[in-house]
Amino acid sequence: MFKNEYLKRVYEQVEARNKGEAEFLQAVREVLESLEAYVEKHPELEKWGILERIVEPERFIQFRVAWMDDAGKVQVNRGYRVQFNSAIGPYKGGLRLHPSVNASVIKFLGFEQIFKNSLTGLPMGGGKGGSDFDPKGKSDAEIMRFCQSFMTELSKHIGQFTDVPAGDIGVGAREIGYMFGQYKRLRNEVTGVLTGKGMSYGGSLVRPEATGYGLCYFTEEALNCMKNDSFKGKTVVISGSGNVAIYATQKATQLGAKVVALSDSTGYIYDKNGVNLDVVMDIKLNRRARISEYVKEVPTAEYHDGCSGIWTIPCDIALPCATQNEINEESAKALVANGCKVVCEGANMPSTPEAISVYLANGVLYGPAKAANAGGVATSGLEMSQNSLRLSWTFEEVDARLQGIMKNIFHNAYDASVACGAEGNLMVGANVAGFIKVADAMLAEGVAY
Ligand code: NDP
Ligand code: 2IT
Repeated sequence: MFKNEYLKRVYEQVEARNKGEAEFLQAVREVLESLEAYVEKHPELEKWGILERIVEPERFIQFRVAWMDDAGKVQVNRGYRVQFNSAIGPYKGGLRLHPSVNASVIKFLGFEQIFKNSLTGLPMGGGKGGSDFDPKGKSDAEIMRFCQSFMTELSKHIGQFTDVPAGDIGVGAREIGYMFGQYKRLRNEVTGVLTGKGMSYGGSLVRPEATGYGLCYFTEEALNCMKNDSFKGKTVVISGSGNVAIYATQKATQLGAKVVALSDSTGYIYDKNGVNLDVVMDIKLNRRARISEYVKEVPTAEYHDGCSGIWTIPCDIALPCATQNEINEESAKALVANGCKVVCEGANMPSTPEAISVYLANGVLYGPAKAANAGGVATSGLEMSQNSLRLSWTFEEVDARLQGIMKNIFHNAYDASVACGAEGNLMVGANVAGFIKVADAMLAEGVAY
């Protein structure tokens, strides 16, 4: 419930304008609720209509993506790009290929991206895109034809100084490569229009690892500063087994933790000895197979069907790295009951509002997605910098910058939580700290009449 009348009015307008878009409304509500204390002290926000403007995308593009499958049949998918806010830099954000993609999902992701990108300290606005195309079971040639068709339309709306997409669920180096190739053919120019590129054509070292590594750097710093603790000796449960989950597993293990579970959309594995990441990488990155294959190679491990059971495994730290709303109230209660003290989010909006309430009521150290998973887009920002400089930094240099950025994000979120009278509530802190920079830029840039 909103106490502030301005916030209440803005939220009601968003509800009326975006009927039935549950994910988008969830993301907006959380940010607006976090802003209560700040908005009370800043009447200029209402005078200049900052909130009314920040909840409305600058541009929302929807387009047809027609492509031919291997059987010669024409398939039609729906493509999207939301260019949500460019106050502090060109639109920046990933592309998601998953059958669940719709306008609400794209808008929630684009809205979150505004504040996440602001938190990185780099000059990037918020955007997101994707399609309801399902990459599962498609041949490499089908993926290529889809990506080329998708880019044929998307290329009309993006550019290195306008909007720079990257990967997200279902989009990794392979898809970025096909899209980059098509953009170059269409425009006859070689620019850093996409990030997450391969190393041989303008990619950055550490970008593949960046979201998972960054999540662990953020978590380690939070543990250090808020609990005088660290990953060392901890039992960790990580959901998903894609880009973010794999590199979170790698870094958490390097930092001395034992990761005992991973999942995909079919089920989860529990390996009490600590998961063997080489086996997981072979299954997921080389074979693009199901996580259930793991138990064939590591017979001492268990496989269970279904996703939510993973949250009943006892752990000290949970890192959800699969998808939105994967932890509901019941799962959050199970985590707490089994001793989990830390939940930091690699996925975007993986916890329902009810789950977040459970964390906060039980003193769980909660690292919200837009702070904890910002390492991916931050390193994309570093890829853009290297492309502009026409240079490539070493692994050590990019990794050091990423660590610095993640530590800064934690401290900015923590300090903002204190300033708002909500010490240690990193959700409030991240929302406020991310918002202030964007709002200040919007105030400075004026309203077009
Ligand atoms: P990938 O496509 O590499 O992996 C996604 C993983 O999540 C897979 O294991 C997938 O299982 C699982 N998953 C996807 N959808 C669902 C679902 N509906 N239910 C259960 N499991 C699901 O994507 P990423 O690792 O890149 O992305 C994971 C999360 O991290 C997303 O929320 C994304 O937005 C977020 N993120 C990603 C960043 C990046 O740089 N890549 C940056 C910041 C956040 P399956 O294979 O069975 O579909
Ligand atoms: O959600 C995200 O931050 C991403 N998928 C990464 C976006 C990017 O531009 O690197």
